Order: sequence, then structure tokens, then C-alpha cells
Amino acid sequence: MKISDAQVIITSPGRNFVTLMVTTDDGVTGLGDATVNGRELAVASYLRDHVAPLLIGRDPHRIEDTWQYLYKGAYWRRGPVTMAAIAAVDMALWDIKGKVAGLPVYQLLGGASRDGVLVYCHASGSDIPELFDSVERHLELGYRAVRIQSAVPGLGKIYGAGPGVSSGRYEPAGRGAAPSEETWDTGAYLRHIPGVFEKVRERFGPDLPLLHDAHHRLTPIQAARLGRDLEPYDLFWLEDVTPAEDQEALRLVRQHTTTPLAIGEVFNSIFDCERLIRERLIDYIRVAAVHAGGITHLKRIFALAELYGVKSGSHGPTDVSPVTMAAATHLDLAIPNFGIQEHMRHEPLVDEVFPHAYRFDDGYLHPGDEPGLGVRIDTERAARYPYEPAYLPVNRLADGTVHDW
Ligand code: GCO
Ligand code: MG
Repeated sequence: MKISDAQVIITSPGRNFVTLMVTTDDGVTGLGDATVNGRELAVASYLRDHVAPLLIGRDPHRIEDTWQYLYKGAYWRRGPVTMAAIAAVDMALWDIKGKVAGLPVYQLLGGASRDGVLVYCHASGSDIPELFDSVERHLELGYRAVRIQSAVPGLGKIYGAGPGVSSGRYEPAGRGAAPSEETWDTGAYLRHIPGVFEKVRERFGPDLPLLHDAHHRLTPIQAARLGRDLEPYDLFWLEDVTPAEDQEALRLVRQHTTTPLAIGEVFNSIFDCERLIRERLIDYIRVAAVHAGGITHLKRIFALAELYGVKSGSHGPTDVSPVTMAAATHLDLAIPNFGIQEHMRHEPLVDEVFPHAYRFDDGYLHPGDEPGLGVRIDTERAARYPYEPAYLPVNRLADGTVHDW
């Protein structure tokens, strides 16, 4: 069996997705996600111009060898563009292997270690009543763990929460020729958030697992203070407190708080989180299959994490395609150290372009039992939604300084 074709499909059913479709000479197809939010065409070119020609004629069953060939063979290693391109090839080859074997990918990964994959949803509001409504709506849908984001008085719209943002549907941030800009004030944020959690705990009780994302906006000592201030509200995790490239920052945070820490959605490789895991500076590693080298590389990261008692918490926002959600769900079901899975619902239009076997039921996702990853792409529908430039917002302080987020 040989790979005979590799096509890049760009579609924008409400937001942009880059998909690799690999076809074998037997007519088996596999799908991989290559979407890097706001930088989509860079990965599309990497795949089209530099990777697709190398795939033709290769044995699709040699997943590990292909991964090493693309990673070591390029000489230029790591980074979101390279690793998303490798991830797309990797997912497509796992998909093909599953289809040829007649087995869902989780069976190839060792079989189910649990009955379903616990997920958390996004609740947010511009004030407390709006936030409560958002939490209630998600509980009615069956969610058993909720990420809480809130607007901050005095600040305008901030990413993930704010006036006009309802029920976590804040993506995409802006479609147009340039990113929108937001204004940030860490002091106002640190003063406001603990009170929000106090009210959420009063209203929803002590048992509901609550999460919060600080979007890399804090210094280590500010993050330590937030972790400490949130201790009475017993968070499941506090996410991305400091800029992710500074692994050492988490040590200081760790020394000051018992609030569990999660990080990793912008990591691309095991080398980005090796120290965090080995030195037990985090509790959850949040890598995404698409941005960190696919199923093959995530397996490796989660296996390292298992040795140190760190659990998985894969990134699953609406800017990764259903192909990544499927890859994550197969892994989540199989690995021993699964923690939780992020689940932001895609718009119905996205699910129409990418019909999928994974399903949400009563707070859990299950990848389904279709051979392979269990996701298809309706290429005719996909073609109806051409690429549109879209960016994530840029964050500035009141004096105009560009700030982390
Ligand atoms: C999350 C994330 C997302 C990212 C987005 C960037 O925890 O879901 O922080 O909202 O900001 O994926 O493209
Ligand atoms: Mg996040």
C-alpha cells in the first residue's frame, strides 16, 4: 500500500480550518487537522509546497518513521507551523491505519481505559447574572465541569469574556484585515476575579468542578497571588497564568499556592514541557494534537507525564477542527493518565462540513466506533466557504504597551 495523493483543503464555515487529506493507491483516505488560528496559510503552504510531494509513494503504515522523517529530516525543528504540518500527516496516517484495520483509533492505542471522556465547557458573562445564566445553560446541556470567565469592571471587551459575549462563543475575535485591539489592566483583573468565584461557589455549591484561564497575562508573583486568592474556591485548575515559554516562572507560582496549575496549549513539543513535568511544576499538560505533532507526539508527552503524576487536559477550543477533537478523544479514552478534555461546541455549520462519530452525552465525550478517527469532510460543502483573513486580538495596556495574553 502506498500514498498516492495528499491534498490541502482550506475551508471557512464561520472560521478557518486547514485539513490534509491523504489518499492511498487502494482508495483509503485519512484526514489530519493543520489549523493554526490566525496563521492558517503558512501551514497550508508548508504542507502543499514542502511535505505533500514527499508523501507520495510512502507506505502509510509507517507512522513513526514518517514522523521522524518529517521532524529530523527538515533540520528546522519544532515551532507551531512545522509541528501542525507534521501533526496533520500523523493524524491522517492513524486514520488510514484504523480504516485498514477496521478499528477505531483508540483500539490501536491500547483500547479504552474508561467509558467516556470527562469534558469541561466555557461559561462567561459580562456580569454575574449573565455568567450564572451561562453556567445554568451548560449544566442543562449535561456538562459536569465548567470554565468560568468574566468581564472585568472598567475594562472593555477582553478576550474570552465581556460585553456582548454570551455562552463562551467568543471566537473568532475579529474577521478583517487587521487584529482588533483590547485594553488590559492586571490590577483590576486580580481584584475582581476572586469575588466572581466566591459568588459562583455560593450559587452552584462546592461540588461542581470549576476552571479558569488567565491567558498568559500575569507575572509569576501576580500569578502566585491569584492562585492563593482562589484557594478557598477549590479550582479544578488555573490555566496559563504566565507566558508559556518561561517554564521557570511556574516554580515561583508553585511555591506559593496549592491551586492546581495547567499549561500547554501553545506548546509544540515535549521539550516545551519536559522540565515542567519532570519537576512537577504543573498538574495538567494541555497540549493539542494539532499544535504538538499529532497523536504520535502527544502519546510521548502523556507517557512522560504519567511517570510524574501529571494528567492530560488537551486543548479543545473551536479553532481546532473536529479532526483534532476526534484525535484528542481517542487518546483521552486510551491513556492511563487522562485528566479532563476541553470542549467548546463547534457551530452546526462546522459539524455539517466535518460530520463526525464522536458524541457528547451527559458530560462525557466518546470517540465512537467507526474505523479510524471517525471524521469525514464534505468537500462540496467545504468549497462553499472560502478562506477569509481572521486574527486573534492584540492586547495592550492603557499606555499602549503590547501585553502578553
Ligand atoms: C482555551 C484557549 C483558546 C485560545 C485559542 C487561540 O483555553 O480554549 O485559551 O481560547 O485562546 O485557542 O487560538
Ligand atoms: Mg486557554
